Amino acid sequence: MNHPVSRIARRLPLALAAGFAATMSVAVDAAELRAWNIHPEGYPNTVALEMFAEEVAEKTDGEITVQLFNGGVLGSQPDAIEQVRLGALDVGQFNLGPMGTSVPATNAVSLPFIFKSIPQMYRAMDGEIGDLIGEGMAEKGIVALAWYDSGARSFYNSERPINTPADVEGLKIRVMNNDLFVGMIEAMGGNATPMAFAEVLQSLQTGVVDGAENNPPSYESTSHYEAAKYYSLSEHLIIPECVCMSKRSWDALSAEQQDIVKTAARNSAESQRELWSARQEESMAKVKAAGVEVNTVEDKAPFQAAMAPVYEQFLAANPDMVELVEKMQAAE
Ligand code: GTR
Repeated sequence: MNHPVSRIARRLPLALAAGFAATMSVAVDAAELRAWNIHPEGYPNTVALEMFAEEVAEKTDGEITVQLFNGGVLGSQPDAIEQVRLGALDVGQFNLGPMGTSVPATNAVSLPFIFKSIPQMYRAMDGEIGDLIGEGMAEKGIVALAWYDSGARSFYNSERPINTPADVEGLKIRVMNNDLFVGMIEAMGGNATPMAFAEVLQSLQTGVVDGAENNPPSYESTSHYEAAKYYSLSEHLIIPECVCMSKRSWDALSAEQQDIVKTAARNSAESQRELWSARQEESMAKVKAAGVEVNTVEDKAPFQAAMAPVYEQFLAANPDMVELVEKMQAAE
């Protein structure tokens, strides 16, 4: 019988294809990895993912291909994280912020002001701290292949510049899906609304929220700057992102294929970090030219002090994270 297993398998997520091949007792010799990405074409992360896809296809002689779905067309980030965990999606380029609900270890990087700078974040993520967080992710079904840069997140809103925590009081601020971020806004007297990324623009335009927070490239690429003209550089969150693979899909690869995929992801991360710095500058220039009022928060100490209850609550509820958080705080 001419049974085109590899052609059928090609159309399934790799994890399912592997299961299918196992029942048929035939090895999967070709697979297409479906990859979720929230960003549009031309965004640094998208360009870097294209490089990842190209390298994987080239080094496996087309055995493994990566099909990119950009712009979040496969669903919201919290949903996509679950799908990657289950193996319904093979790859996801995720921010670690919304991952905390299913992968507690990632919450360490979502604590406000936990990293002192972007270079410090790189060193931590490329070293022991990144390994520890990666282990926590693997336990929950996600393999962290490489870490992408996401800069620092700052507040923007349609009401006023933010210079002190008191300026946040009374503002309705959209946050990513994670109770930690709700606590962060409430600690300053604001009202937090967790919401999917795709819904933020309309919510800003209609006044459902007064503001949100993000890095310059996302503030710009989403056109949020057109609806919220005060951008206050508080840099309260430095949350890295990952090229993540479903553990199920990963386990279906041979050791050689795993090596190729991981190396390609790491190479793409190097490119992403370079593209990122260039885009940050371009985005800042673009929003300023469009009339956005940008202010630098000169004194971050009151914001950091306001976060004390967020840390206290988090550490009380997660005693197993105390050691990791202390390591991160002590990191150079
Ligand atoms: C971006 C990030 C996205 C998404 C988004 C958000 O900076 O790259 O993955 O998390 O922020 O605010 O939801």
